[in-house]
Amino acid sequence: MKVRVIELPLDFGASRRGSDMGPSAIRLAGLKQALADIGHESEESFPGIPVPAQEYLEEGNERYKYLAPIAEACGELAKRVEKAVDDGVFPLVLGGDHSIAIGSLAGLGSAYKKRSKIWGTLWVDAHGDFNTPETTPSGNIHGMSLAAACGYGREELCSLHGNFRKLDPRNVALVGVRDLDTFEKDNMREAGVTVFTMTEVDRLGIAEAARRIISFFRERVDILHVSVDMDAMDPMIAPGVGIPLTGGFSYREVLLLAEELGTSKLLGSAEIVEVNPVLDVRNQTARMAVEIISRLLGGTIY
Ligand code: DIR
Ligand code: MN
Ligand code: MN
Ligand code: MN
Repeated sequence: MKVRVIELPLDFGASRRGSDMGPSAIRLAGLKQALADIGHESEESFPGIPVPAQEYLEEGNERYKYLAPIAEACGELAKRVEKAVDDGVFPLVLGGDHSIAIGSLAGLGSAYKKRSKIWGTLWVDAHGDFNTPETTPSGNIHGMSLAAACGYGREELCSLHGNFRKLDPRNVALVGVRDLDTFEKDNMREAGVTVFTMTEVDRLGIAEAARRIISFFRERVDILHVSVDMDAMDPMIAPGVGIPLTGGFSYREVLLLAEELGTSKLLGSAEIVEVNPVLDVRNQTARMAVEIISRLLGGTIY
């Protein structure tokens, strides 16, 4: 299978700067070779998507900071993700902060709508990213991206790349979750997304949680997208993220989940975000990202 790597080095959807260097760090950690090792040719989406430097931008409204430049970059990402599906290659999106998912999900929503395919998303994250401008405690759009794809939030984001709801929240599951804002929870309940909290993972064990996640999607969708926020991992194994939060996935847990997804034959696309080299230790988090990508794309130990 051919993998097309689509990078969006944008970091102003979050408050901690530096995730714009994520794609470069992931390449340096050996992404191309890791894909080749498991039999996948890869290509880059060239030229890169232009992103202005945050220092030269206006923050704009404090309830949805940098909305206009985020929408613009995400619009271009949506086109490229849709084109990758049209070209029959596997879209692998590298962020950037998690606001870029608005573009990925819009592109996938459009691509699958015209094929009448039912698709879902697994959101691997410590957070819900289900705030709206009304509920956000920060004004940071990376905390609103999943909501926007499901049709909740600013028009500019919900209607990006086509005026329709990109993703049906009933076909969304989140895993790794351990920090939700009070009103964000109400949004999630209203939308009807399915949540596997970290507590649930503790109760079930990761093997059973992964089985349940995969059957959830098998029963509902033709094709699955996975969006991985590196802060789902424990800071012990992924310190280079904007908001390190204790109690995340261990090294073995995240690789088991990724491997089960990779061998499920459900995955049609993937996205890795929030690798922040400024906060990282010797590129450890980017190397972790490469290991996860390799498993998601079918890599196994033996
Ligand atoms: C918080 C932090 N829920 C917010 N969110 C995220 O600002 O909306 N951190 N997504 O990665
Ligand atoms: Mn996130
Ligand atoms: Mn985030
Ligand atoms: Mn997060």
